[in-house]
Amino acid sequence: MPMFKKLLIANRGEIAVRIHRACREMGISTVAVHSEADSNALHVKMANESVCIGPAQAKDSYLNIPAILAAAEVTDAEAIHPGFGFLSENAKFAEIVEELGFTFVGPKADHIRLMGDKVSALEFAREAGIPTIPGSNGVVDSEDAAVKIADEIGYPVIVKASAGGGGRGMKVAHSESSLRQAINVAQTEAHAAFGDDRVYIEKFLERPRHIEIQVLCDKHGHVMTLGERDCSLQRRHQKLIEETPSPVIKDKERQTISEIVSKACEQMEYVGAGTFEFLFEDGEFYFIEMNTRIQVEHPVTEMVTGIDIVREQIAIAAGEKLNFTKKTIGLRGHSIECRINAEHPETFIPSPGHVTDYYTPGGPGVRVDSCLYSECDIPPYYDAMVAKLIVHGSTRAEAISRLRRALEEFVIGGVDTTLPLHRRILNTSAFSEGNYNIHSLERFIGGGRLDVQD
Ligand code: MV4
Repeated sequence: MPMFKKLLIANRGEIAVRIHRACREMGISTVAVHSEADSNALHVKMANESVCIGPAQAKDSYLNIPAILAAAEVTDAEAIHPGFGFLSENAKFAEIVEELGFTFVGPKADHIRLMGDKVSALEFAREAGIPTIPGSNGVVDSEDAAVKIADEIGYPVIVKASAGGGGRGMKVAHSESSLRQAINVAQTEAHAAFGDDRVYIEKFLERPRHIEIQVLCDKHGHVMTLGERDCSLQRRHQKLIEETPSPVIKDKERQTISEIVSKACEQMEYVGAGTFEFLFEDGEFYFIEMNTRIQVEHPVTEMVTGIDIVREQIAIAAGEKLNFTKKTIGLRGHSIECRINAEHPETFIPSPGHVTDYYTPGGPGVRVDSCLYSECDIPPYYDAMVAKLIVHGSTRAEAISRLRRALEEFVIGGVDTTLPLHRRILNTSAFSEGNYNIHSLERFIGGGRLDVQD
C-alpha cells in the first residue's frame, strides 16, 4: 500500500497541530476541519486546506460525523486521523470511515468497541494473562451478589460502570450497607449517563500509582512496547504532569509487564498505537483499562525512545511494517510533561479569551506542543488544555532542573494558566524524590503536602 497523499485531521488544538507536523515530515498534504469558533485557529492556518464543518458546539462540528466525512470526500483525503477525545474512540465512526473507503488512522473498530466496554476489556485481559484486580470478574446484577463478592475479597470495594472509564461512574464502599447503596446508585447513574446499567466491582486499592504502557502494532503482526508513563499526578481524572521512566518502576518490572502486554497484542492482532493502563501498588501491576487512541502524554515516550509515535500511527495505517529490530525499545534518559491549561491555577475556573503575549521556552531538551500564538483567541467551547511543555534530560534530576528553568521562561499573557501551579509542584521535595501517588495532587491543591502519607 503506498503512503497517503492527503490526510484529514478530525480534531483541533495542539494535537491537530501535532498530526499536521507528522504529515508534513512524511510528505503528506493535510486537511484541517474546524468549527465557526476556530476559523483563526493555528491548526487551520498550518494545514494545506481547511473546511468549516459547523457551529462552535462540538456536537455540531468536531463530533459531526456526516460533516467530517463530507469534508474528506470533497477534498479527496485518503485517510482520517481522529487525534484524541472527540471521535477517537467511537467504533461506529471508525467503521463508517472504512466503509466509505477512507483509512482510519487507528485500531480496528472491533478493538475500539472491545476496550470501550470495561467488562469486556477486563475479560479479555484476564484471558490474555494480564493481571487484574480481584473482583467480580464480570457484571454484578444484584446487591446480594455484590455483597457475596465483597465478603470474599474484603472491603473497601469500588463499583464501576462497564460503559464508564476515565473515572466516570465509580463509587467506593467501605461496608455492606454502603455497598448495597453504591450498587443501586451506580446502576441508576450508569443507565442515565450511558444507557447501560451494567456495573462490576473490584477491591479498592488505597494508594496506587497510575502507570501506563505504550504499544505500537503494525498490520503484519509486529508488536513493540515503548516503556511506561507515570501519570499519577492528576486532579479529578485530569492528568497534570506525566513522566517516563516512572521513578518507582524497576527494569525487571518494566520488562515483565511489557512482555505480558506484547503477547496480549499479538494474540488479539491489535493494530496501531495503544495504551494499557495499570494501577501499581506494592510492586504489582493491575490492569484497569486500555486506550485505543494517541494520548495527550505521548511526547514523553517519544523523547526517551526517539520514535515519532504519530508518524508510526500513520505509517501503520498505510500498511507499512514497523522497522525496529527489538520488540522492547531501549529508553534513553528521562522526560517530563506539564499540561498547561487556560484556567485559574487555584480554582481551575476556565479562562478563555485573548492571548496578549506568548513566549515559549527553548534551549536544550525543551519541546512545546501548543496551539497558541501571540494575539490568538482561546474559545470557551472546548478543553482548557492549550500547551504541553515537555523536557528531556539524561537523568531525572537533569529533566527536573530543565523543567524548572523552562517554566520560568514560559510566558502566556492575557489569560489565567496553570503555569504557576506547575512551578509550585516542581519546587516540592516530594516531586524531586518521586514520592507521589494518584491522591497526592488533590491534597497539595487543598493546601496539604504532595508527599505520600501513610
Ligand atoms: C480504581 C482505583 C482504586 N481501586 N480501581 C479511576 C479512573 C479509572 N480509570 C480507574 N480509576 C480508579 N480505579 C480500584 N480497584 C482508583 C482509581 C482512581 C484513579 C486511577 C487512576 C488515576 C487517578 C485516579 C483517581 C481516583 C481514583
